[in-house]
Amino acid sequence: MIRRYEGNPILTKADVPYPVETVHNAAVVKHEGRYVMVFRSHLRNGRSILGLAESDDGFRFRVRPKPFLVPAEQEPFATYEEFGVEDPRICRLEGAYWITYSAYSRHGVRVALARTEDFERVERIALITQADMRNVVLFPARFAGLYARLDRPHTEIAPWSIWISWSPDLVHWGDSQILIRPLPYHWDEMKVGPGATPIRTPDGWLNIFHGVFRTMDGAVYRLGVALHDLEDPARLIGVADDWILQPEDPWERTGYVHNVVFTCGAVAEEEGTLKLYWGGADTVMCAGTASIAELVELCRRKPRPPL
Ligand code: M1P
Repeated sequence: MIRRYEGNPILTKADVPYPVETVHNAAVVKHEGRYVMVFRSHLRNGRSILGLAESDDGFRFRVRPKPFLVPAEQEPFATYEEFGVEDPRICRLEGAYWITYSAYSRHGVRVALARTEDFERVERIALITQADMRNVVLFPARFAGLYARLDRPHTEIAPWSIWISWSPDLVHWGDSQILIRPLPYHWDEMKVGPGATPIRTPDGWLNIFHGVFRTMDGAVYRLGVALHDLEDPARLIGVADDWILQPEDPWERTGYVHNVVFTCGAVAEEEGTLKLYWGGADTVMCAGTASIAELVELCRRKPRPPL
């Protein structure tokens, strides 16, 4: 259902004017008519930083000369970002861009929240999870006064499932509830995790997530789609049974981690399409387009049990 851009991969380490080994798992938003991409890169010590690239058409990006966000030196963030910052998501909410990203350290993985208005200055706000959480995406709206997010515990004990949590201020979160669980003997039977910031459609919130299947040759990361109620995103309208994207191009099948397509962002366009962005094999960035109505229809027409 995703039409790959013929110029894929759209961004690689060769486009980055400072030494990095990968360019992947990027969030993309449209800011003042231009596309802004915040991407993850591995350094040669294996730890990650975030860079920034800009584009007029959403496909041809130019990388800024310096990284956008590197592990913090100030507490309380420094302790928890010691091993790197990864997998950003961006949500436009109440006049600002809110960036959630994974903060890695010897104490595990947490999610941090940062804020920018212009992508020139970025301010860290808070660590918004305890250890062993990843893949936090904010909804770009409030529900009965509360902010909502999708998140994913990162532990061998709980199944790697998608949950929803609520907050009065974007910093303190609770009232968590499980929404989508990996399904046995299904393309997502090992893990699911939130991907792109949910997209508002007339029929509900479109949630593009990743699912993982463990094979004898390692894990395969694919993308799927779910539809949440507009007024109450804890209510699922449908989780599509079929995946919408799997690793097929050579740069999705081979790289830093083989057989991975992993999204952290999509941009809805006025004509009813979306531009979807994904990391290929944890090494390069790729893009494609899809009809929003077709993705919504897939959630309705061919659902699988969420739990
Ligand atoms: O290597 C594939 C992905 O593995 C992890 O994703 P998740 O914990 O959601 O399964 C992350 O390390 C992610 O960055 C990476 O792309």
